[in-house]
Amino acid sequence: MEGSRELLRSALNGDKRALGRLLTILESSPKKAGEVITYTLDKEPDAHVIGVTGIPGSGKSTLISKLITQYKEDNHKIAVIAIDPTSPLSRGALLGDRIRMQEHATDPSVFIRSVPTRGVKGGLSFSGVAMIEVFDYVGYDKVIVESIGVGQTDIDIMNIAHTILVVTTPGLGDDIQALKAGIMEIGDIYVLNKSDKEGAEKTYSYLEFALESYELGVKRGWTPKLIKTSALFGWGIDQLVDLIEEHYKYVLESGLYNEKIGRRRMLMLKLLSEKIFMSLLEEYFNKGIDRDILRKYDLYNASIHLIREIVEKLIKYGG
Ligand SMILES: Nc1nc2c(ncn2[C@@H]2O[C@H](COP(=O)(O)OP(=O)(O)OP(=O)(O)O)[C@@H](O)[C@H]2O)c(=O)[nH]1
Ligand SMILES: [Mg+2]
Repeated sequence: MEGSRELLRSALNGDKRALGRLLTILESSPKKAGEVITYTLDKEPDAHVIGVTGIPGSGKSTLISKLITQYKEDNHKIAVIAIDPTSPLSRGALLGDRIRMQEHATDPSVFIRSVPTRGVKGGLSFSGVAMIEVFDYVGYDKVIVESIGVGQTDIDIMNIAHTILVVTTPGLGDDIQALKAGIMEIGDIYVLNKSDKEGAEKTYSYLEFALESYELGVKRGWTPKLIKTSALFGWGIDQLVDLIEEHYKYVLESGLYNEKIGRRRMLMLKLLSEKIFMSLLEEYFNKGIDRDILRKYDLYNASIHLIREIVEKLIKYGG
């Protein structure tokens, strides 16, 4: 079997199968994943990570497909990570994502991958974050992450994506809910998609008002923008790309770019150490050690005891 360094080299030369295998390594083996990432850390990151979030069915995948078309024309290499919330309800949606972006799947400059969150509460799992690192290393300069807008997932994306798109649709009710869910605070660009539908003007005014009156998400030097699109009819896509690029310019000039890279790497370290820790913990539980120590200690001290044992084991045998 090829080592991770060879796989990285092949992927750098445009070998999509090698890239696919690297991503599988990130998902399946913490130890090998650590090795892959160590190699990638040699290179200064230079990819633009774009987070696309918003209520289910708002047209995120359709919109991303249009963005891909546009970015391809401008000679970018685009990678898409679609986060699967692992609920039975979303299975259809995942299939939908594949179909909607399928037209680009065989393009040499486009790579699309779905990532199950697999029980990681809400947020991006380790493999998702590590994939961004690998895509960046092998030369994908636009990395788009699609996630449904719920809780923790958005917080993780906000911490590592350079530009965040929040996608909404006409219909006042939904938008009030989006506001409540905190989604309205994280966007750099708010996209009112499906503006071909009835009620678009009303929702646009409402969103405009909400953004102005609450000064939602105003960050140093950037005022969140609002744009109407129809991914279905291709309306507003050029303007959206312009806005994304305007924001990216701001990210680079303000020093936010490097801050986000720092956070991305911190998050990777945190998620991988959690993963390793949890697998050792499970090993202990499978041996029935939980019953043994709970007989000896109270719950708090039993936990301390368990942590100490795991740390000692890690020190003794290494990773
Ligand atoms: N009328 C209209 N329909 C759209 C538009 N964009 C997407 N749709 C439709 O909305 C449905 C959902 O689109 P998706 O792109 O799968 O939405 P999504 O946000 O990725 O959905 P999830 O991944 O399930 O959260 C599909 O039937 C699309 O054809 C639009 O601009 N106008
Ligand atoms: Mg989708």
